[in-house]
This record gives sequence, C-alpha cells and structure tokens, in this order.
Amino acid sequence: MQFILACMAVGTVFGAGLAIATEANQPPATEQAKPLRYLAKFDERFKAADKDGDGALSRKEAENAHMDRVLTHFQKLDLNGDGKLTREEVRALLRSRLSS
Ligand SMILES: [Ca+2]
Ligand SMILES: [Ca+2]
Repeated sequence: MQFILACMAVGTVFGAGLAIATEANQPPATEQAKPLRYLAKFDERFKAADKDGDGALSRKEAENAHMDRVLTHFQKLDLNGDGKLTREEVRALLRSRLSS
C-alpha cells in the first residue's frame, strides 16, 4: 500500500514537472513575433478570400469572407480608390494599428 502511495506521489511530482517543462518549451511571445504572426494569418485569410485570384479583395469578396473589420474600413483602406483592396493596402492599416 505504501509502495502504491509512493508511486502516486512520484507520478504527481513527475507529472507536474513535465507540465512546467512543456510550458517552458513554448516560444516566448515577444512583441516582435506577434505582429508577424498576425500578418501571416492575415495573408492566409486574404488568399482564401480572394476568390478570383487577382491579388486584391473586392468588397464582395470581403463580404463573402466575413472580414467585418476590413469592410468597416474599406473606403479608408482603399488608398488608390479602385474599389479593391490589395494586400499592401490592408497591411498598411494593420501595421499602423500594430505599431500604435
Ligand atoms: Ca479578388
Ligand atoms: Ca485599392
């Protein structure tokens, strides 16, 4: 009985140690990595939303992809006023947001 208890105690300590080690292995969320990951994620969404593959999002494409924040700022984002958002146009806003 004591042996079993001892095993449980060791298991508990070992398990806790493992949990701490796992957490320590996570890459530190530095302030620089965060925007980059955000931009990478945005690129994926952008590509998925760009259904006709012309490299720009029309309002319709943004609507279909439910990119609410993009739609809210569509006119402001469309720097050259061609009715479409290129990746760079959206990125300009993301960058200014992330750096502020
Ligand atoms: Ca498109
Ligand atoms: Ca544009």
